[in-house]
Amino acid sequence: MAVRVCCRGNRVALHMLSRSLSHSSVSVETLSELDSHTHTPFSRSAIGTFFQERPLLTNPFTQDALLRAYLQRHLAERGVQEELERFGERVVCEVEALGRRCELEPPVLQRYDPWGRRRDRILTCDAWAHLRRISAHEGLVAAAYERTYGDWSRVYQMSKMYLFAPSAGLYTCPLAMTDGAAKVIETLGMPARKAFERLTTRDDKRFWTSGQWMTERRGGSDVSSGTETVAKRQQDGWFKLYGFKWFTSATDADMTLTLARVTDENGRTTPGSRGLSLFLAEVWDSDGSSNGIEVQRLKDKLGTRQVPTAELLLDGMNARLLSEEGRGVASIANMLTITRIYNTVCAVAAMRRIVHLSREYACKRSVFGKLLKDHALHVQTLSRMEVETRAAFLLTMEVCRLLGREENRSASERETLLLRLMTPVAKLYTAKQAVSVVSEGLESFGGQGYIEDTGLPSILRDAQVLSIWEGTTNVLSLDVLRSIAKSSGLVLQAFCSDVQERLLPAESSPALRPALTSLRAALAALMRFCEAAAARPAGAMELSARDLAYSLARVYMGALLLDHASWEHATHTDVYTALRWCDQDLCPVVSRDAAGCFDSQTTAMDSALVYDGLKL
Ligand code: UCC
Repeated sequence: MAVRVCCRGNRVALHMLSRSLSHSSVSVETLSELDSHTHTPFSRSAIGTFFQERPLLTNPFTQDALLRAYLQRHLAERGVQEELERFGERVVCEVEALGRRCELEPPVLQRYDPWGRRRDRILTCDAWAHLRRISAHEGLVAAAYERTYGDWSRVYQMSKMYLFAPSAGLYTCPLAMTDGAAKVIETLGMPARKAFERLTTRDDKRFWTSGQWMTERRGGSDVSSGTETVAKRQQDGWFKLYGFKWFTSATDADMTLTLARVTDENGRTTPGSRGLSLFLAEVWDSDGSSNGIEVQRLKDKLGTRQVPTAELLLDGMNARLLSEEGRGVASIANMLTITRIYNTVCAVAAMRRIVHLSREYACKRSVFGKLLKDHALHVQTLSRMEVETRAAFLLTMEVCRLLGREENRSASERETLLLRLMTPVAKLYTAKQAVSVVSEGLESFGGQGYIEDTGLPSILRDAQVLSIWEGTTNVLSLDVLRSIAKSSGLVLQAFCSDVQERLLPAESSPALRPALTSLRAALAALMRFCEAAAARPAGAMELSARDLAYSLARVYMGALLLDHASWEHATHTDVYTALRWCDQDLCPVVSRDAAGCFDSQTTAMDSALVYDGLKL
């Protein structure tokens, strides 16, 4: 009864307050005095300006113990840490606000000019253009091709990208494709030198971004049979492309790489992968009109709303052949390697960002009488997120290191094989980790994690795409099988010997022994599985593809964590991370195999379960 009276009292007070305010006749001081006399608990002055402290974003470089230690160990060159610290400050002070504006001011499609003429324009906000300039100046693509740090140039470049990504409003998407296009051109022996120079310049007036238009109406996975676009040869040796690109990211690009089927003199094309060739096209003509492109519509997406993703009709787009005829898929595979590595970097960066914000918040938010940071259960949850993030970080940086060595022509045969195997493994595994860690991170803010204008939900929305674009988890698992088949198993031998070598330094550390024992057992079981699987029918191998990829990821991450924990300046935290990582099932492909998950009758049972109750 007393409570009800009190509430009614409050309502009256609030009503009086709003009436007073609407007549603008009561000064703030007078209200405060009134409240202090009456002790009205929910009056304006009593609730204050804020309900809760917000988590602050501080320099992502100085806050990142593992990144700094990793660079201290491997890239202790003069100025690298100082440069990244400077850039980290720029991310906080400048990039963060631009990225947020890109989320709040998404691209719009303008179809007609004021006089009714069809003139497709995708309008992006100023902040998007500003991010483009920053990207050029900072050499976010260029750094990879300048090769200032030799074998470590990719590690340097991707460290910068990792700091940039979580604040950059998905500008990493055009950068990924730009870098991928530069890589393709370089690998093909510079057939488009001018374009290459523009893609890799630091001069923002000359800087070009590139698209990667692969996905057509039949979908983006089965590129070889789904690509309908045709290329008609012109007398001058150029081609006109006709087709429908269903999901094209960052359509404000200056140029694009795309696949099409060259028609013969009778208009026929070759089906399948052998019929696909790679083309380069500039998106805009010199007069500013589009190069035979109609924008059908912008995509309405769950996340990545900052990116102008569209459906495009190519209606006679002028393009030049870049690859040998019929070598389109093999040629664009180099671009896929780069964009998949970007995907991996962005996944780890999203994890790191949410972990930073979560731990910052835990130092401010008080519940049940104490700060979140003093609740052991809460800290355990954050610690598990941290272990995932550290494992993902080391795998990502290792793939970048391998790429850098390959590009600097110093990779051994084993490293080249490992790069091929671990690129899809890293992409598929970190993408899933990102969704899970970011989702957990949102939960650590309670209801605030679900509130749009905190900016937190967009981190989860944007993470969700990571397991989809550049190949879904299953498509990439099949790519792992492709790499094994194509190398006749050599990628697995490279994997095994690399892991074994990395584990040697851990032998001298008693603290690491439990992790070392688990990891060696997992590696042995994994290799036994792979040897036995070689004798199985192809279907059984396919069924185990996802679990095999997960096992490769977990074992390799474990080896990298042990390696890092055996370093001379390793900390207790590094040792603890390795132990925690290795206390999970490191080799799910073996445990699932033992449970019969890949048996032939299991497929029928899976099917019966999935379609149970479905009425056709
Ligand atoms: O376009 C998209 C959205 C763009 C957004 C980009 C933003 C990224 C931002 C990230 C950071 C934020 S999404 C597009 C999604 N689609 C895909 O990723 C394609 C997925 N599908 C595949 O990966 C397929 O498995 C295909 C297309 C590669 C399979 O085609 P085929 O024709 O069946 O493949 P084959 O016959 O096995 O291989 C053809 C050739 C072979 O070379 P050769 O002829 O010399 O033997 C293969 O070895 O291609 C080679 N190859 C590869 N080489 C195939 N895959 C690879 C690879 N991964 N690495 C090297």
